[in-house]
Amino acid sequence: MALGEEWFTEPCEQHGSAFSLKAKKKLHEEQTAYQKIEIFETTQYGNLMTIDGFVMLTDRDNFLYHEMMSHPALYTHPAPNNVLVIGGGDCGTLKEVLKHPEVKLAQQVEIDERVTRLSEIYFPSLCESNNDPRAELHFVDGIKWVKDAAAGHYDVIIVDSTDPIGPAEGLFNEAFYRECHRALGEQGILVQQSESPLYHIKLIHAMREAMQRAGFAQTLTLDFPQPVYPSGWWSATMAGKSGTLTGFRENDAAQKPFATRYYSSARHKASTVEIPLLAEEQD
Ligand code: AG3
Repeated sequence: MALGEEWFTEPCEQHGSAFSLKAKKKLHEEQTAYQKIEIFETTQYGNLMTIDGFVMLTDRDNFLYHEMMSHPALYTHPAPNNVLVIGGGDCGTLKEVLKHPEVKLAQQVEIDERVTRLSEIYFPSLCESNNDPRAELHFVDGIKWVKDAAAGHYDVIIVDSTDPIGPAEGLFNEAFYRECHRALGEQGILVQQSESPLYHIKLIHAMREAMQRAGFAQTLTLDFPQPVYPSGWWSATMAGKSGTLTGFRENDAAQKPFATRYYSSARHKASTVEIPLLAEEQD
């Protein structure tokens, strides 16, 4: 290894694997009231943000995750006017949501304001829509926000959180899903990042069951590549109050008035095919 270059590594002890990026330098390190945030400049992936040692995003591949966390849910809802993003402090999901002309209000509720302030500095392209008049940024607890929301207020709720440990733990259970169900309109859709289909299939099953117990009529897990997360294979799980989740506004998606690098109507359709691992026997 060349002098002055070090590898950032996120080990995944449970699965005996690790993901590394070659870092030119550490640009920032800070312990906030909630977590430790670090920013690195890498050699080929642009800037990298980590929280408590876990990779959150890089310049190079965050489009995969952010596009798949937002567009499938927004094109599944018939008229996504009011959208809530819980977490997502880097503003990447918010930016994708605001690409939809149907969106009248997009609220981002992130518990740690420092994530957003650092993203403004180190990931400016993700924050370029933050001044959109339809965007609102709030820095409070997302669980409390949903509890306080009026019944039926939201069309889509997107949970863009860290892993289900630490501050995000309360976002992965039936009580929280019940509050989301209440805060969503009749055709409302909840979508949550749901970890790796290869490593966390039990968690995905548990999430889907909890969503159903909370009153959601249907669940559907979409998969997509995410090279910088454990196993490189990631997922988002949708829960719908009514209607089918495999059907979506296909024509609108095919004629979307904005650019994406991964999402397309055809890609969306392909990802609605159930992940085969979900059908395997659970021990
Ligand atoms: N959301 C984090 C997904 C979990 C990553 N897990 C890991 N590296 N072990 C990222 C926020 C992007 N808006």
